[in-house]
Amino acid sequence: MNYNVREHSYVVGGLGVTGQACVRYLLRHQALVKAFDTRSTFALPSDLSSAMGNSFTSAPLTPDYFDGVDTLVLSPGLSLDIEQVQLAKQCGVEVIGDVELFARINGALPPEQAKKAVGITGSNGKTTVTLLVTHLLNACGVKAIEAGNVGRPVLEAIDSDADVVVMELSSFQLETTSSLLLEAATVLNISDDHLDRHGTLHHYIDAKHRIFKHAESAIVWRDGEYVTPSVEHESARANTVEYGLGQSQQGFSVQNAQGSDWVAFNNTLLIKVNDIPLAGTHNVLNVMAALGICMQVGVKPTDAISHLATFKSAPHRCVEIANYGGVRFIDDSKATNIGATIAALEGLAPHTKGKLILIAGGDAKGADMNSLAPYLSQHVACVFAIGKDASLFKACFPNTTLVTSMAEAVKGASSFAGNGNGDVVLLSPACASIDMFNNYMHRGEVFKQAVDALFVDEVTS
Ligand code: UMA
Ligand code: ADP
Repeated sequence: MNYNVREHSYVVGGLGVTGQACVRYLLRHQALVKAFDTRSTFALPSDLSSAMGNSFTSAPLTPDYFDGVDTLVLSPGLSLDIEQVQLAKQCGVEVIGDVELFARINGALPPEQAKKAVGITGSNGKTTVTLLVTHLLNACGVKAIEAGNVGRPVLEAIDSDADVVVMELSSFQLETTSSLLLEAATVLNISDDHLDRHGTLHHYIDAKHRIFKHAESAIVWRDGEYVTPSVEHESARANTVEYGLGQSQQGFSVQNAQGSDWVAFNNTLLIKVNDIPLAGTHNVLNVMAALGICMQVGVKPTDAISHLATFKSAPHRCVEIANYGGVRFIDDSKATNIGATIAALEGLAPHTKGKLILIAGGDAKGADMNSLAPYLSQHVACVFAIGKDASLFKACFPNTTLVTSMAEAVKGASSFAGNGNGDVVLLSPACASIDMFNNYMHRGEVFKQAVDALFVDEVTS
């Protein structure tokens, strides 16, 4: 494909980390670029402020703003429905995202310089699988770098010395992507998420499935709903590697041998399930998906598996942060949707000797909380609910106490817990954090501070 950024005139819409990376890349490659941000209080970082001068605006766009422009590179946090995008479209401007820009630039590079890419999407497990694939590839001698929704904008990966870019792709990034070539792609799982932006589950699924459009192969969870490429995605469908927790002679499966459950590939035993260093059944699936992706860039499961033990999982994902008077406090702040909270409840309940007490709530993003109700009834003694949509928990699970802060939730949950009888206080909110916190990391830190504060008060009183 022929694509030269110097032959185009760009507007970058939104200057979060993605927009900034796009502007920096385009300026470095002498492209024509101007940018806007919809936040009137937004201030440019100093390097961009001097480089861009008055080609940046946070004021409303004038009707002639897009004159002479052919491409709008829109940030993932901005909806395609905003008036600035409507104006661009009326002016005949093509609207793409940074991942599509990556695809075009990378596709035009000589083969020896172009990166290989693999793509990971799904409602939950994207970051875990992305980091795991990157770790396993590097450990096996394939230079790989993680990028995309995981935090590093994809254009920052293009100039790296990596051979493979392991992309975590959100539905927001995929809805503006159309020509991305991938050696392997996976939709890990689908549960209600981001419905406030996509409107319906089907629109959300359609965005996710764009990952298969130009994928050479698909890594598919055998028992998952909405995770298989459709007939229109021929290559991905024809080259599918399946995985799942049941027995199967093909692909990845769990097999009982020598008195233990093993992860196996085509009948070759790889690792005992109990030796996987990541808690919860969902992580067995994540490991299989990661091994499947590595295989598509030439790394055998039998080689990759020996490096699983050295993988460090990311924080705020089902991590025990304190054990206070026999009560375990677990931070799963990254559970920003119902699917993740269900995985945490199902993964932890079998290992909880006492009561499981849940702290949840925040911004439900339009999800139907009733689908969580059976899991709450089955596994949870009580819920302390915070945030904008706290009342949704009360409506579907009567043993819910509404509280106004994380400190109050932690205090209530700790008082409810017994001493020394193996109770668990789990922060797994099933909601986004932005109504009360800067992000999920901040929410997890505030949880830890509240637990520590209680512990210190107890010790010193
Ligand atoms: N915003 C405006 N006006 C603007 C620009 C941004 O109001 O002009 C707001 C957005 O509505 C949003 C916030 O600012 O609330 C950030 O938006 P952004 O598009 O500037 O985001 P970036 O800083 O570029 O970060 C994005 C991803 N964020 C989103 O998609 C919201 C990051 O994923 C990602 O790590 C980064 O690109 C690099 O690829 C974060 C995320 O929350 C972790 N993703 C969602 C999720 O995982 O559920 C999809
Ligand atoms: P994502 O990047 O998709 O948000 P993460 O790996 O950051 O995924 O995990 C987010 C949340 O989802 C955490 O609470 C984690 O425990 C849970 N989780 C991880 N993998 C899965 C999975 N395969 N199925 C369901 N939940 C999962």
